[in-house]
Amino acid sequence: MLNWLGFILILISLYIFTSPNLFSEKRVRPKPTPSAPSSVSPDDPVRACFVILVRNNELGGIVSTISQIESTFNNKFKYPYIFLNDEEFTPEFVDTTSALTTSVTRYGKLDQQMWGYPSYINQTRAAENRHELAKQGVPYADSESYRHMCRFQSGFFFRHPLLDEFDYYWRLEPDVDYYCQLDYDVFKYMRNNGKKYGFNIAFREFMATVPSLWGTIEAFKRDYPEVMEHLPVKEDSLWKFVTNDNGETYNSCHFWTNFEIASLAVWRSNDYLKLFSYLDRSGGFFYERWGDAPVHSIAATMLLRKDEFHFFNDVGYRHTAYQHCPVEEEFRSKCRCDPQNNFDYDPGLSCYSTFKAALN
Ligand SMILES: Nc1nc2c(ncn2[C@@H]2O[C@H](COP(=O)(O)OP(=O)(O)O)[C@@H](O)[C@H]2O)c(=O)[nH]1
Ligand SMILES: [Mg+2]
Repeated sequence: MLNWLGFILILISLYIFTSPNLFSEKRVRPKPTPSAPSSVSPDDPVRACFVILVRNNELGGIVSTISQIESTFNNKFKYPYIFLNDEEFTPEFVDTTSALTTSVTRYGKLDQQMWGYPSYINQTRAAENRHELAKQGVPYADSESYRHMCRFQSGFFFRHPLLDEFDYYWRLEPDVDYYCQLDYDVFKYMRNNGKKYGFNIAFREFMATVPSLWGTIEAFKRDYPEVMEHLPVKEDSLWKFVTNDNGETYNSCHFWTNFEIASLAVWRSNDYLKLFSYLDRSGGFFYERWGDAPVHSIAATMLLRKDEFHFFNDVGYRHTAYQHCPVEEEFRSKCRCDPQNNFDYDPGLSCYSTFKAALN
């Protein structure tokens, strides 16, 4: 009898000591999981890749880019290349690009959801607006495919199944130049230093392409207070990179996304997915011509702390007529660009100074 009583007492005390909520009305909120688990050591491999949206007819341009990426960086680090296209890649494209590297190369096609009109878009209105914008002489004003591209880069590339196994990416484009030898692993640098978004050129947007973007983001903030309440406060964010008047208007500054080294988790977060789907629903990718660059940049300033951005000064880079070439003496032996030709301080078009000021 005594033995039974003892056994029951032991059971009761076990229940009391292992049930944290027994005596408290409120459930204790679980602690957030830290973004970089402490079990990761600096030398552990990073799950990272190059991601390249490209057309079959840009083969020559992407051969040039990959050759430079291989010789300046990837022949040492062997990160895989993920090629994406709204059409099937031709055998010639696949054979030529895979022969440029000993790294893994994979090729994917986009589906209708990632590259196509959502059902709620009025395509007649979209076409009319394209013609109106074209009258203003804005680049790609009348291009339908450019709008699909910007929407894809804003909301879908990070959800493509070929990217599922990766945590970081470096976006590449055809016909760009990479000028400098990089002798360290940029992805390990990002992870080990808590960096989430790396850029190289900061530019001003044609405001005619994004007239309602800022207002739509403001509306999102009003409609989603539960998202806003856990984002970094203004003082910790890079807020001043995108507004000069305390949030009244967008100042047109954005990071060029044709070069991006970033964490995929930023875009896969529930916060960003809610924001993207809100923007997408408003129709601005089609009725206006919202670029993925202002969308990424404004979103990143909302979602990240300023210390999570990284300016890749050591990556000498050219896209179209604009280039970043590091000016410091130490880079002369590493880079084959002319530091006199450096876009950072172009008074009319560069937002690099705005970035520097926003950091303080
Ligand atoms: N597959 C595919 N890729 C595209 C299309 N339009 C643009 N791209 C790719 O998207 C990226 C950005 O396009 P680009 O024409 O360079 O635009 P820009 O950099 O804003 O002038 C490049 O990597 C292009 O190869 C398209 O219709 N199909
Ligand atoms: Mg381009």
